[in-house]
Formats: sequence, structure tokens, C-alpha cells
Amino acid sequence: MAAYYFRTFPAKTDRMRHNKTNFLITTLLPLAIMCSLFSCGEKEEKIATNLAAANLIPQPVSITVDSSAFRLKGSAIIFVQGESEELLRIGQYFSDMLKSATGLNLPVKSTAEVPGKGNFYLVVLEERNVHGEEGYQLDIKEDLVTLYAGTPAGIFRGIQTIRQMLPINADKTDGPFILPTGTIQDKPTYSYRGAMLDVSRHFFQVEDIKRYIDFLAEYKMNAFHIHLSDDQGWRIEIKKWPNLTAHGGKTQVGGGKGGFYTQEQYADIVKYAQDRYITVVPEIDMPGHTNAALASYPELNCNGKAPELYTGTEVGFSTLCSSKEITYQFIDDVITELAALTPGPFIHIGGDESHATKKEDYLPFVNRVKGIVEKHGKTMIGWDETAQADLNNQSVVQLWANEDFAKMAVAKGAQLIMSPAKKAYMDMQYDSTTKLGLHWAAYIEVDSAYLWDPATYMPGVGKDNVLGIEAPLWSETVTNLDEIEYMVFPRLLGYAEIGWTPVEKRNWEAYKVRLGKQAGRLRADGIDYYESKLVPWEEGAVKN
Ligand code: IFG
Repeated sequence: MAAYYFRTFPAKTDRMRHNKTNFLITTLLPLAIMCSLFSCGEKEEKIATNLAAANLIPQPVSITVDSSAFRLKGSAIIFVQGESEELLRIGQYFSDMLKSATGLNLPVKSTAEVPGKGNFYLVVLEERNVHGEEGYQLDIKEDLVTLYAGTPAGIFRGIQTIRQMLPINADKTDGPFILPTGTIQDKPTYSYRGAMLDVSRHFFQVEDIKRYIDFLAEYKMNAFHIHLSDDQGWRIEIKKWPNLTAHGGKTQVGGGKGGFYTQEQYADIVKYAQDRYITVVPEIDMPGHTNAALASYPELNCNGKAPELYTGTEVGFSTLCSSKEITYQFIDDVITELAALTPGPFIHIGGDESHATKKEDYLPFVNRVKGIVEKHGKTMIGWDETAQADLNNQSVVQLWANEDFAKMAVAKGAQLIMSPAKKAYMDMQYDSTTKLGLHWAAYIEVDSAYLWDPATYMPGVGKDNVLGIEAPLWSETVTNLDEIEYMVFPRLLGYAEIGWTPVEKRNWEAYKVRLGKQAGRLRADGIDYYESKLVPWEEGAVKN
């Protein structure tokens, strides 16, 4: 109260100035001293005024601290500049997020001029280059929070920063909610920052996929790679080849009921991701990892016989018949329907572990499939074995195991997505006691997942050769959302920071403190995370 009174006390004339000084010394000063010692009616607020201590992940590029506070109250309005439907939709997303975080129900309105006090203001600037495709500037003042960006995607990324300064599911009576004042200037280091989910070894329902996409959105990732087919299951409806799902989608690792996405469900997943400025990258793995397709159509097999459905976890035993023309008709039909469902630029064709494909057949096969993908206006991504094919500077190769192939890709002008299994595979056990996961590549503790840099990870590959980073989660041993959360959290936060934050601003000692302070959020969000002993988990947040 005292502070408020000081701020609005107008001094106009000498007489008034004299009276003012008198009043200050005889009345306000003693009151201010008393109030600073005891609560003055208003609830004692431990006001967080240090924006640099907001424990944000990914760490922003730059933070300027202003050491005061914006108080978010129920009377606040989310104003968007102009009439853009897209910006109003993002405003509504923000309002929905604030509702679940604070219990406050803030209206969204468009405005032509700067709003009044106590509000949010979302502004997409004309010039996009200032912040790039996904960058933003967040100005938090005592009486107005303004989020600028060159694109709606940048606004969406900046909203995630605001989210992390608020509780997860407080009640409006816990307000007012404090945002420390200052300015954040931010933008990503890499343009491709993603995670993969293998829905073939074990199938996951649409709502689990949407939750996975929410995880990526919260940490500013922008690519969701979905591994739709493998030996154990074909998971996407292809209307011209209905048996792929009718038969090939029947089961999964361990022999349980499998499942698949209808094209309508898949389109729903794509829209959910798009609304969060996340590109879906669908993968149809070939010519290896194709037992589910081969079991569904005898004609796809060189010997004309369909194998049994497979529910084990071996790899490298299956191959499409690269010498049969029907194989390429099949692939063209699949990619035609998949491309029509994929607004993003990429189709991933796998190409890994094709041990049953003759070497002399593999390269012509990949080259021909690359032509089919490009015929449909998409860019091919392949696991690192595809670096042996005829690539160009439009091609993208995903490093997972073979650094020689990565170098080969770079030599052909292709870009790399860095997913080294011994650093980025989230199906790797944390250590030998982890009940889930594998360890053929490495045990990957939380520090190891963080302590690497895509631009210097291997000789011959520099920052310019790297499109970005992706953390795959293979599901041989992962069967439900809780198990996904256990393998993904907390390592996902580190991958998100590696993809976003400049490497010179990253160090494990500082990161682990910020990570530890995220524990409360993770628990409040019901996330079943791995409680690494290497992280100083926030008091009270430690799971019992
Ligand atoms: N390698 C296989 C995956 C999966 C994985 C499990 C790739 C590209 C081992 N291929 O990783 O299908 O089985 O960690």
C-alpha cells in the first residue's frame, strides 16, 4: 500500500511540494517503515523480481533484469495486435494455458493500439528478420507484458517462456501472480529440434500422442517424427492397401493387441501438432524393417509368400523385394496418400538395418524411393545408411550409429539431423538399474544426455552441416504413457536446450540447478520422471 501511495503522489506547486515533504516525513515514512516490518493488511508477498532467476528451459539467449514485478490479476486481458485469426487463436491458446495454470479466465481481444495497464499484448512485427522464424522479444513491465515476434510461431514460443514463470495448476485465489520485470530476447540455434516416437513396436493411442506433442511444445521443440511402420506393426491406414492395417496392424511386440491410426485420426494428430507450430515427420521404414507389410501382402515378397506377423524384437531380417515392380507401385501408393496427409516438408523413408537387402540392390532402391518422395514435393530424410545413395543439398540424413556415413552425407552436401544413439536415444537405460530400455549403445544418464554439442560432436561435421537435433524413443520396452514419461523426462529438457540455446550459454552445473527447479512443475503436471541422483531436485518436489 505504501509503495502504491508513493507512486501516485503528484507534486504540482511549491506549497504542495512543502506540504508533500512534511506529509512524507511525519506520516508516510513511519508508515512505510512499519509496513516493511509487519504486514500491512495486504498478504506478505515474496515477490520474485529477478527475471534471470526464472529457471527457464531452454535458457534464453539474453535476459535483462528490471527488478520489479508485473502482477497478473483476474482483470487482465490478452490483447492481440490486429485482426489476424491465427493470432487470436494463439491468444486463446494462451488464455486456456493461463486458465489451467492460474484459474484466471482472461478474455482475448484484438486491438489497434497499445493496451492499458495490467494486460498482455501479443504483437507480430512486420519485419520478421529481427527475431527470425521462431524468435521473440518478451518485455515485462510493471503495468504491461508485451510479446513481440516476427511470426505467429515466435509468439507461440514466447508464450512457453511465460508459462514457465507461472504455476502449473494454481487457483485464482492464489493470485496475484508475479512476473519479474525485464526483457528477454530469444531465438533458436537450430531450425530442427525434435523428438521421435516409435508407435510400431508398441502402439499408442491418439491422446498419448497429443500429450507427447504437448511435451515438445512446452520446451520449444518444433518437429515430431513418428515411426509409423516396422517389423512388428503397420500403423497408418493406406486406403489402396487396406491389409497393411487390417492385418499388419493387428499386433505388437509381445503379441498384444496392436492398433493403427485411420487417416482421419492421423490428420487430427497433424493438426494438433501444427497448432503448436510442430512439424510432423512421418516415417515409413524401408526396405528393411518391413515384416508387417510383407505379412500383409504375399506379392510384396520375392518368393510370393507372406511371412507370419512378428512380435519379437530382432532387427535386420526383413526386406521389400527390390527387384519387383509392384514394390515401387506399393511405395508410390503409400507415399501418395501419406504426402497428402503431411503439410510438412519431410517424409522419412528409414533405410536402416537393411541386412536382408543385397548391397547391390539397396542403393538403387533408396535412389528410386528418393525420386518418388521428391515427385510428391517432399524432402527425403533417411537414417545414416542412406548417405550411400545419390544425395544432394536438399537431402537430409539422420545420424544414429555410423559416423562415416554422416561424413559421407556431408561430403554430398546433405544436411544432418544429429541423433547419435549413445547420446540421444531415449530408449537407452539411464544406468544398469533402469527397469525399462536397452543399453546396446550406452547407458545415458541425465548429464551425459546434456553434455554434448551437435556442432562439435564428431570431426568433419560443423554447425553449418547440422539441420538440428532429434531424440528418438524406440518402444521395444516401452508400452504406455507412464513409461514414455519415465524415459523422456528429464532428458528431453536437455535435448530441447541443446537445440535452442547457444552452446556458449550452456553448462551442466548451471543447467542442473534449473532442471532441479522444474521438478515442481513436472510433478504438478503428473509427469512420472526419472529422479536422477545427479540433479538437485527442488525441495518438496522430491517424489516419495
Ligand atoms: N536400432 C534400430 C531401431 C531400434 C533401436 C533400438 C535405428 C535407426 C535400434 N534402428 O535405431 O529400429 O530397434 O534402440
